[in-house]
Amino acid sequence: IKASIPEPQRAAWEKYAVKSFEGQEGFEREVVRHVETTLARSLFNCDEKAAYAATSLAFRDRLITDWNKTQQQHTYRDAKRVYYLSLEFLMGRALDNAMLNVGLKDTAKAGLADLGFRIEDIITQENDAALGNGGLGRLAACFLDSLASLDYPAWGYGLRYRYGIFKQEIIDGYQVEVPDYWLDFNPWEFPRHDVTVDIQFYGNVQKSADANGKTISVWDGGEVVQAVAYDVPIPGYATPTTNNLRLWSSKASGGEFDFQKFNNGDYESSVADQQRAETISAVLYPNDNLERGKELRLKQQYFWVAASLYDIVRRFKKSKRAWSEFPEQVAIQLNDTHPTLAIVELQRILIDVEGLDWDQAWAIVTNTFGYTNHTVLPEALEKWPVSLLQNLLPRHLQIIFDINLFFLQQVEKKFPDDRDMLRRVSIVEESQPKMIRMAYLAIVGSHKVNGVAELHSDLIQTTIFKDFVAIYGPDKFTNVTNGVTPRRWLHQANPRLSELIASKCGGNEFLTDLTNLSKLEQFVGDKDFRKEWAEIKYANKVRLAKHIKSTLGVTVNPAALFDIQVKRIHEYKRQQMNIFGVIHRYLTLKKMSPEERKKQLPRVSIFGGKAAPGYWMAKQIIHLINSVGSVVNNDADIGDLLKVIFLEDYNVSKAEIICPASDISEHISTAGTEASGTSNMKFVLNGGLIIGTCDGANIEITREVGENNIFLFGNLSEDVEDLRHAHTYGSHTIDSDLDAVFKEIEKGTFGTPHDFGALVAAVRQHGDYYLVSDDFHSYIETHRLVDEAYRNQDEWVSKCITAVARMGFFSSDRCINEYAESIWNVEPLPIKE
Ligand code: GPQ
Repeated sequence: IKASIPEPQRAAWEKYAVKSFEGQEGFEREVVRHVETTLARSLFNCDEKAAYAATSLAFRDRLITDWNKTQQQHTYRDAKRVYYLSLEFLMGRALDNAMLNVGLKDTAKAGLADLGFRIEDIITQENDAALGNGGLGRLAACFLDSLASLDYPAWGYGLRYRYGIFKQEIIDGYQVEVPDYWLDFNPWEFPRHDVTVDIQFYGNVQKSADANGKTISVWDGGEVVQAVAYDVPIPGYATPTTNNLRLWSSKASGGEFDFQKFNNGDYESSVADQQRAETISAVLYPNDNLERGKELRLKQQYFWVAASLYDIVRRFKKSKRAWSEFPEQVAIQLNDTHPTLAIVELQRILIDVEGLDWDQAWAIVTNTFGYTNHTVLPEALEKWPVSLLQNLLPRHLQIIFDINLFFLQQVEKKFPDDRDMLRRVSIVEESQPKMIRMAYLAIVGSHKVNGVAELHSDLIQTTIFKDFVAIYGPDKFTNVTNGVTPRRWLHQANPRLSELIASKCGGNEFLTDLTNLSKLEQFVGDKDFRKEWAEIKYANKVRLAKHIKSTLGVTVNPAALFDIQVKRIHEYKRQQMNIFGVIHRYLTLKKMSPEERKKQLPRVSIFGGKAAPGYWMAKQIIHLINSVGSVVNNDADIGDLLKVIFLEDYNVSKAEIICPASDISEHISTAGTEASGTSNMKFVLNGGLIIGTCDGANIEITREVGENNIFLFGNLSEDVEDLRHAHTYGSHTIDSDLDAVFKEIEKGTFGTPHDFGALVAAVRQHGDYYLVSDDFHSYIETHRLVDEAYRNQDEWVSKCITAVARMGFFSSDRCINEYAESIWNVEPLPIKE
């Protein structure tokens, strides 16, 4: 690396090389320097925002040093890299994470105190980087943390949205969306105005001949938009490895054409071009588990994929290796089907630009890509109209047709005379209008396809991708159960529990090897330990109670059982069943005599989550929760026995306060619909138990923690189809407790009954697709068991400790190691000092 600096200058560069600050004194000096110079403020008007800015800049400088070293060594040592392509990275805040990962949080705390600030007040100044919707985006963020912490050479590629997921306000019980302009001050990104890629859209394809007379396709005309790279350093925990997240931003490519317009006095149209180009990366689509087929979304996908591939190919070409070595140097993982066009784009680059034959190129492509599926819900499976692709990406559509042709020929050989098979698996759906099935394209263009929990991976192989298992054999399909990073979701979110665990498990090793948690199990019988454990849970509940008081003005009793369901609002996740259950509890309490009531266990039912702006039913659910809350919370008969809370604007930084504060959390999707879930893991890791269905990763959590330490209920996924069929074609009887809930809603107890008519009708009249009625009785019964178990606090705390001790499997480190071994074939590359 040093050899890249010419001999005469090398000594000077080495002499003046930047040294990272050390110790509290060094940190304070850097903070003051940034306040006085970078921020041009005096110490007399340094408010918390400025202190946050200066602290971040001090840590950023530190990260850059490690980041440069990491990137130089990765380039020099020329190892295989992983590229994680994701339209969403739900990163949350960076400062706290950076301080913990470089091991200097205590130093910063002392330094800030010396300068007159409390570290908590500084950390909370930061806007969340909320470039994602929910689990899929957060998974990508946990993966980046693990990749860096495990020293894998890896890059993330995404879009730099100007607006992340909207901020949610609740006004009169309804969700209102407010734009999230998060970039007013973002010290964590580095604009690389020198790293740009021109991206082409529209235009035409011409056949012509190359110098050797070979026919080639030339895609020209149309419009060009420029992609500009913004880099975000991703520090690993307790390692110098600092990987890169590259986010692309769109702008008009200021070619001659624009200048001409400008000079001709056509100023307005030149500005309009500018704005149209910038629109591409302007806003994150706010849908979770739903695809709506908008042209701008397709433009986002191609823009991001084409820029990323250009970058990846450019980097590969610097090594001067043969093309056949590409898959030995490059592994690209597709986070759902959103980046599937990358398969087509790489094939296009190899055949149209680099002049490889089809077969040689296709072997490279398929050995490079892996595809992760995150849902079986039909409404979430991406399909693009052929006409849209024809217009926007004419050359890509031709290549897709060719991929499909060769694929179907292969299928025909294996299944002669099975025309129905060809129709079923064709990448081109022969519908009106014709559609491209992106999941099928992703399967055909990848060497491995994985689901995200065992049940989900089984389901994709036996239902939506069954034919592909018959065609390719079972080895192409695999499972990698999701995980979460214990750094953010235990150490950062729950510092006291983390410290207690460290004191029992021989230090912080559990943060890099989570299976060390198993050492906790020997302390389950230790009374003092249980007491300390319970005190920490109580303190975390107090912290959440304070948040509830300050944001909603409602007082909740931290000694009550905290029952939490926070996640995107979706019918399949069944927040409606939860609120129906709360109403049932309310009615039961109302019927009791005051003496009887005194014997009941107080409960706080806490909800949180965003509804997609266009998802009307989800918005009805939010409205019902809030309406029930305003009745129950003001009912003098009930007092502390039941409170219903809807937390506004659930996001990553709020999850860090919420997850440590649950006694029980709800993961109650209709069996077979939740691919994995990841908050289930976060809640158990923080010493809360779960009430859940046999769905997603709940099943593996049960296997690990033991059936006695989880509350499972409800129908199994193998029975869902028959139950649905019975609703439509047989007689559908509604559970009597649920019926009483509906009657209460219809009486107007929670406001105009008409407002909630659709929620009731979905169960009573419209087939109850999500099986709320079928599962309601066992749901209520299981909640009764939860109450009963909670009364015996000694046993409850023992269950919680046992569960945490057995959660080692659910680290995203384990998950990333599985991807590295079974899909990417990459090795860690620790940075040398
Ligand atoms: N997931 Cl398809 C999302 O968050 N958004 C999506 O659009 C799709 C999936 C989730 C899925 O619902 C969860 O069960 C998973 O745990 C999560 O992806 C990560 O795999």
